[in-house]
Amino acid sequence: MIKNKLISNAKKVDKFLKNYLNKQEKSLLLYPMKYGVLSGGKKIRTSVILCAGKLFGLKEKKLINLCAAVECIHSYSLIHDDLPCMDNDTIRRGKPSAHIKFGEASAILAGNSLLTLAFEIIADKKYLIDTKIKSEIIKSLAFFSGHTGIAGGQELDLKFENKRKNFNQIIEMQKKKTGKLFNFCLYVAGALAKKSKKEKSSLSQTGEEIGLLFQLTDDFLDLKGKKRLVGKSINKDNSKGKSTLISLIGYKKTKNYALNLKKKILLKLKKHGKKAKDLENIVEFIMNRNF
Ligand code: GRG
Repeated sequence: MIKNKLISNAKKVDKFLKNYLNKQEKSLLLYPMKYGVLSGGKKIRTSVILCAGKLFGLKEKKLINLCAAVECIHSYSLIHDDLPCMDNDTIRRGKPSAHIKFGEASAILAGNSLLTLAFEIIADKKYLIDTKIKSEIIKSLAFFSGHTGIAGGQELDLKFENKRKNFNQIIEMQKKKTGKLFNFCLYVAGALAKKSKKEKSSLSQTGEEIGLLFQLTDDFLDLKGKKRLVGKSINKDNSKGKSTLISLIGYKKTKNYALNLKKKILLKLKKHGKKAKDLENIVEFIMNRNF
């Protein structure tokens, strides 16, 4: 059931992105950009935003630009993550990585262009939301994407290779690398719903924990997943000497940590009652996913 929902949400954001990209001024980079953002992927961050919107009765029309922007940033991060100077991966979403298909320079530039497109999509004058909220959202998305967010987390991930890092250092790196974009997905619903600073900060925290859970299950899939299902190379963390919770405390203890984290997240969502049902289902999906 949840898989069908994910697929239908992915179709919605893909349709928006296809339309948006087709209306852009023509350029050589449009093709690798489309390849990066439209060629599959679960688009789980889109579903998280749409379900977070349900907590406050927000309409999809008010959320779809944000979903598209987040998917652009996520796809840029994957394109760059696959580069030889980063994680050096040749397969992504079951297809050749962008730099294999288009060359390194085009992949870097297409990634850069997706990052900037994200902000263009939110700033678009046709996206009718309160101007003050729009600038708050743009600022927070920039904060979560740059050196204080996913790019900073990626730097730590690379610097931590083949080093013995402690529990808190690993959690901090994973929360930045993967958690910050999920943080935004919940925070943004609170911002659009004009919630208090305290409520937005609580949403941020829950979002970041969902992101951490997502990263932990990504690490489980690297160890025990099937390449055919995950669509990318597996067993890489160990061979690259990545600092993960699994490398520090082992698979079983990490699984227990993830289970407790999931319980903690679900408990927090409880206060939203029935409105949180879809988001709770996503959290369960994240915990048990095989792709
Ligand atoms: C600034 C040069 C430069 C590079 C930045 C930001 C960055 C590179 C990398 C981000 C780090 C990263 C790739 C984290 C991993 C997050 C993760 C678990 C990705 C897989 O996400 P899924 O499973 O992918 O949602 P699909 O294919 O479903 O979209």
